[in-house]
Amino acid sequence: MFKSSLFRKKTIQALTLQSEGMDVDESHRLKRSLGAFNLTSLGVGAIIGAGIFVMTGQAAANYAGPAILISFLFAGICCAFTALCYAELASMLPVSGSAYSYAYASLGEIFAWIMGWLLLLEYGTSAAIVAVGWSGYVVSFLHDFGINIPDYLKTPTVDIIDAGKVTSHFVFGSTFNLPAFLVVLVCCVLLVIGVKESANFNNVIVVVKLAVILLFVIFGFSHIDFHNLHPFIPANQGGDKYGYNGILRAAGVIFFAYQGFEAVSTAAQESKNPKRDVPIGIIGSLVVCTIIYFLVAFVLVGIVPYTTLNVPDPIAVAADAVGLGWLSFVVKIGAIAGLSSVMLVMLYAQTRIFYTMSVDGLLPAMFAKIHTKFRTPYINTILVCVVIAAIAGVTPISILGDLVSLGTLMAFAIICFTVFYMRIKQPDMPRGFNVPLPFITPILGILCCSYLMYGLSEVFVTLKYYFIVGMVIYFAYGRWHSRLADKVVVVLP
Ligand code: ALA
Repeated sequence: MFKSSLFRKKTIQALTLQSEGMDVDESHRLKRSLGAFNLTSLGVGAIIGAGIFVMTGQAAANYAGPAILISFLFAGICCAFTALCYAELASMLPVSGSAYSYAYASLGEIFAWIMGWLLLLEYGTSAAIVAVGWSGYVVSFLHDFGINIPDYLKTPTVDIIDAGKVTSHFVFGSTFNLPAFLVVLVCCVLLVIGVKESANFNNVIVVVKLAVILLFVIFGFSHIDFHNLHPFIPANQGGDKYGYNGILRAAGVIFFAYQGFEAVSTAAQESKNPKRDVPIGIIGSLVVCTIIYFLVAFVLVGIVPYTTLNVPDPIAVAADAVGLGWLSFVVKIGAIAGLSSVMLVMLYAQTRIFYTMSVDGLLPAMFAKIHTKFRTPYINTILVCVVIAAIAGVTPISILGDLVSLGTLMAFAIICFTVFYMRIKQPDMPRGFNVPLPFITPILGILCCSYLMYGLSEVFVTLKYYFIVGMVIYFAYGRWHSRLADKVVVVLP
């Protein structure tokens, strides 16, 4: 009985009620205001951020060289398999909570909890990382105007990495990253005010960052020197420094750049026509971003030697290096805007996952409490944002980056497995979107994710401790308060 209660599942009927907001009273119901355009924009807003603006240059300089293009391609293919799987699940189960809800309906409660716990890394922790990247660009931008933020009010945005080793000396508590802390609190206010207002704000920012990136590609293109692309795969210098090992390691690092397309699925309950629009949003945003990334990476390693890109603002530095000072300035503005929208979407997604987990009883009820005027989960939003702001205040990017990528890859592999499993268990269930080659695509997704995880294997130990903390919380709280708990006889182990 104990074992069966771990795998208790939500019924499709319950999920459908939940997707219509019928399982909660008016005061807990979310507002449906998002269409296909807003959802695609939400995805692009979540995807293009610190990955391309901060990590690409460092991954090229430290790991892959010009072959960063292969890393982008590999990570992009891996995400494409997963995006197709997400789209199928989102079209079957259009509820808030994304991968967490899919796991609950298919694999059972314990997997749902694990997924929710991994998503906390993917969204919440990512938001902190992006806030730190944002702060770095803001500090650099202000510096251009002669305004210097004192050292004790900023954290190193990106640690200095040499030969794959972090060489900067960062001590927790020695500095407080005030800009990163404050920007998360501003996002908090926007999210509490309401999703519609936030979505409009997001659309404007997405346009700004796309325009800036296109300017970089167009003006940078004529400065490409093909000597910079040779050797395309630099010889391995030991460990992950260049060669094929370096390409794999870089793919794991820049995988962070692709994260975000799945955030679209967390908005299903606030979208007008989720079965149609959520798959469009997921696949559309990934396609747009993959094309953009490839172009940006090509121009970046084409206009300057890759060895010069180990800096916090590689795109701005590269533009400067070829005499495009004005473009460098514009890139900083685009990065600041772009990273803002990523933070907003990541925080939004995190609060909606907690909302759903709370409605299910796996988290305390206050996480599902909706504001009477704004109709948003305000207590949840405030709590999440304050914690994330604090993490952003004291943590540099490199400490959490690999952990986030590893946790996300694990979540992606579970998603692919879920599609495969559902095709066997529920072959006739209506699907608004069908994954092509339904028994091959998910397997390819699992294999790709596993291979990228292998490239990040040194972070497994940290993930193990994170996982243990999650299990303790589930067995101490969630398991006993689950809304499904009264439907089974729970026997103490
Ligand atoms: N893809 C997002 C970024 O690059 C998380 O910032």
